[in-house]
Amino acid sequence: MTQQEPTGIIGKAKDAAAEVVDEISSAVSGAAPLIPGTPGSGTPTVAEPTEPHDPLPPKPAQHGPVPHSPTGAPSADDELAAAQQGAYLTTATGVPLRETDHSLKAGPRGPVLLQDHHLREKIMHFDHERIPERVVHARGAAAHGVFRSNGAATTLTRAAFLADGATTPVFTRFSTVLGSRGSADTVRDTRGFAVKFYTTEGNFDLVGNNIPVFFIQDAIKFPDVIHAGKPHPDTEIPQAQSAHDTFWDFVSLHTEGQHHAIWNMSDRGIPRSYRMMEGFGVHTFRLVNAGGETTLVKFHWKPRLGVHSLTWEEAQIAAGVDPDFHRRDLADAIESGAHPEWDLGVQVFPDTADQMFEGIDLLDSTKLVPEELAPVQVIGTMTLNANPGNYFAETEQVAFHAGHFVPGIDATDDPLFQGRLFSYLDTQLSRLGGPNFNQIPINRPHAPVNDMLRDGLHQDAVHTGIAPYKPNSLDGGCPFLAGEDVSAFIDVPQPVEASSKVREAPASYDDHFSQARLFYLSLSPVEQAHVKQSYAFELGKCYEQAIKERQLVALANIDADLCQKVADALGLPAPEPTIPLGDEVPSPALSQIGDTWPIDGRMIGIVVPDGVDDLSGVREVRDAVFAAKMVPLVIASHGGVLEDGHGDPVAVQRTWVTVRSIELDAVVLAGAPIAAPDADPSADAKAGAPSDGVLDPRAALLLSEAYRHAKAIGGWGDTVSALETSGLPAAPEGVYVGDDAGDVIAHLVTLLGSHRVWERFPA
Ligand code: HDE
Repeated sequence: MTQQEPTGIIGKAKDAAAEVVDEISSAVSGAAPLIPGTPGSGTPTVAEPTEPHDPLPPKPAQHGPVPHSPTGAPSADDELAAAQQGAYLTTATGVPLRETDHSLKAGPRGPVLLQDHHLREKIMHFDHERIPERVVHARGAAAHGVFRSNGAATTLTRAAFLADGATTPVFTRFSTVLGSRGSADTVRDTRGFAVKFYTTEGNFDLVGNNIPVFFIQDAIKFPDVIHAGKPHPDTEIPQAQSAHDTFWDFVSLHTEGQHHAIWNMSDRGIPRSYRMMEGFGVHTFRLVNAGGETTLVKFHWKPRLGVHSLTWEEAQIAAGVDPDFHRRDLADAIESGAHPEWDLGVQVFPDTADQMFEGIDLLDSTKLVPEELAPVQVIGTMTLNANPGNYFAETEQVAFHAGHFVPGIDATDDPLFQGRLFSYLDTQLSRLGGPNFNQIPINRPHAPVNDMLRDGLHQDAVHTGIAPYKPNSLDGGCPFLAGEDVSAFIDVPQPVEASSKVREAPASYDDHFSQARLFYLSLSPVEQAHVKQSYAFELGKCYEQAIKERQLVALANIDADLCQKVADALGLPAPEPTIPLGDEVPSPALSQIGDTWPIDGRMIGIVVPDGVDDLSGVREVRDAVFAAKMVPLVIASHGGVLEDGHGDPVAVQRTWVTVRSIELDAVVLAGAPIAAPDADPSADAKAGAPSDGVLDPRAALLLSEAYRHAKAIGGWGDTVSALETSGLPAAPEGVYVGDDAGDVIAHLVTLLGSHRVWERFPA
């Protein structure tokens, strides 16, 4: 192609791209739902495409940052204005290129010429593709969405986005804390839950976690606790986990960390999905209403799907089999239309001089307030409805800051929070290369920006005027300070204790164990058993006896039975507590089982044996799964499609080589699959011993794992023999075999509502 041709061809290409979009949109909105996970918005051809056309658009479930100028003006640009343009490959300055596979050389065998500006530019840019990953929360996944306020907070705060009926775009990033960017999703860790609200009064960032308390009471210890949790500095082992000596050394010496640690050791440390996590602002915030009255609050995100976790074995298998388990779950759920939702709520406390509530210090971030004492009042709902169009531009470059407040929300004196107010600005300087990170598209406010900040690396704004100082007369006095008529940010004139400068904590920070005990006593027996197993695993991975012994003393201060069981597992004597154990009143709200929840986006494996001559039951189950807003994955001995000559071909999503139980929430069998030709350890190691031909050993593995992990199992036809051969007990709990596919799926839907078949865990 020559440079003279583009106009006509690009015109044609635009039509072609539009056709692709139309095709996909109708596929998504039409009758046949899609299995999520399609890599791009077009269907590739086997032959390399050669007809030039414009870049394909994003997938229907994706969008990028809503276009705004660097100074917050709504942009007339379409979202794709920031994406690639035109049909032809160009340099970074838009010069079309004919070649990109060969360096410019003196003859075909070289040498390469210094003159090759395209080579130099291409390699230079590639060499700089990475930016420093976040020092904590490096591994994350994000989504766009909307927050709808129900107005319940209008008496508490004048924040415009919490006015009745206000809707606000949001970008939410979930993360693990300890692991590097490439680490596995399902490690035992705290999860970040950070929400950027693009409000009409500027950005508000609620940068929280999935655990309501924190490890430390004062920000000055943050480098220490993170150094202890990160891999050992000599070997950089272990990655993304707390099961090692330095971590337990720290929390057994800084016992204020025990409360957070026991949450990590509970099922909360291994969520089933980001969609099924609670979120907490952790600190106490101060709200200010239109009349200037203040209230103290703690923020809570309540997932509509309930709080649900993996089992430890599932989490470990997933870390190897699918390290992207959580980010895939989030992206797939959104792509398949199961948009996750959370209610935002507040616990409300009077803003008293002592900032205490029922004896709990509201400025101590290692303490929670039981919901039974201060119920969570719902003030709005967040729906995540679109995936990012580009991971780096959005999820990696989003910059949260605990100090991004809007009028009506202010900080408290919590020393942990006060340190965060410094940290989040500092970190962006090294991560995003300068002070203008708020001008990166995903960070741009959706409100006018009229600051006097100037210049700096990566300045995208083209400021006008000559007097970026106040007061001035040369720019006509602009910008002006906001008067009474404009809702400006007002720092609450909170009185401070007149005292001396000290490096010490108040006496109310001394209690390190009562709430760890409260949490443990609030759990169901199954959840308590998991906590014991987690400590046994984590401390069992420590090398030093002294650290295990020291941590056992901390456990003795939480609960005698917990301490005894962990001590038994470690082969150590259980120590006596060093403090009297309190009579804590359990808080049922802290347990995550015992209710039923919606099942949107859950994954259902449908096993289809070779030679099934009537696939109508399979089609019925698949359609019922789609109709229940879940995702069916058909599992067979080979890829491609299954046909019975009666209806539409059934596409296969997994084979015995690619499937593993951990990606499924329930398994349905259309009979007992006999061993496939590759059911041999030389072809697929997880086949175990060579098969006797009766049941494919990978099916037996699938069923035994699904059973062990308390998942719903169902089937028809010859399913009973498959269950027997897999070693499942007779009349097992949560297993339903019927004659009719419809009946089977109805039973499974009911079982899935409780998340797991809890009866299978010995109490
Ligand atoms: Fe953070 N934290 N943090 N943190 N934090 C960061 O900021 C820090 C704390 C939290 O998805 C960093 O941009 C200090 C509590 C989340 O991008 C850094 C202290 C809570 C995220 C930082 C804390 C959090 C971060 C690293 C002790 C829950 C990820 C990269 C005072 C309420 C946000 C970055 C995202 C990220 C510092 C404590 C949550 C280094 C000094 C408590 C969810 O600035």
